[in-house]
Amino acid sequence: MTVREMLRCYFVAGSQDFKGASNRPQALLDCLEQALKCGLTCYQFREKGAGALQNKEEIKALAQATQALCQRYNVAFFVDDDLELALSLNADGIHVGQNDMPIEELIARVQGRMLIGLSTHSIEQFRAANALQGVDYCGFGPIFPTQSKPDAEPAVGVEAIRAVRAAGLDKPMVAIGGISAQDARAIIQAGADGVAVISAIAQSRDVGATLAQLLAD
Ligand code: 3NM
Repeated sequence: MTVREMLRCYFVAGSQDFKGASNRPQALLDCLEQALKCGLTCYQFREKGAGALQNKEEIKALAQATQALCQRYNVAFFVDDDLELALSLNADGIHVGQNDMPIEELIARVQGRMLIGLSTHSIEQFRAANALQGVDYCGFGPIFPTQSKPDAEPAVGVEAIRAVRAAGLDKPMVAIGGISAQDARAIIQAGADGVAVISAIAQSRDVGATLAQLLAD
């Protein structure tokens, strides 16, 4: 599978994204397994923000359980912003934001051992990332306002995806932020390789139907 194919339907989540559940870690595992069964192409373990686990051992155990599910379905497993955890689990990849570990340092440490994803929030940031050979793909967003990340940048809109591609910037791109299942088609048509979501899957009452819509072309 190419990186572009891997990005097609990308679930980002940690236990904090299952606020209504009595057992949030288990709710994450149940939801992830449903999504994997229904054609998910990539998963990122992101235990972050209000309500996230704080204990390192608990975090590692949950990450490991999500990784084991991904392995069972032959789906790429990424870790958000925690190089030590990503290395200790031998993750398929690591994803970092603009304010996490400097990207050049990350590339120097892991290039060739795991895939590297970098969040970008403007055409200028995408252009800079596009020039970095060691970056395998860019996140781009938020496309729409999001409830899942309190410190998110302003929404860029679907047109910004078209503008990135019109500028000749062709790095693999996964769009993120406020994306619902029915938005996926327009986002892919605008030039993104895939869509990354938290709430569209984590809060779905019918994960199978949601995945079908996210994956429709
Ligand atoms: N990163 P939802 S937006 C984790 O813009 C994340 O880089 C973003 O959650 C970015 O699908 C975001 O529920 C939250 O809107 C996405």
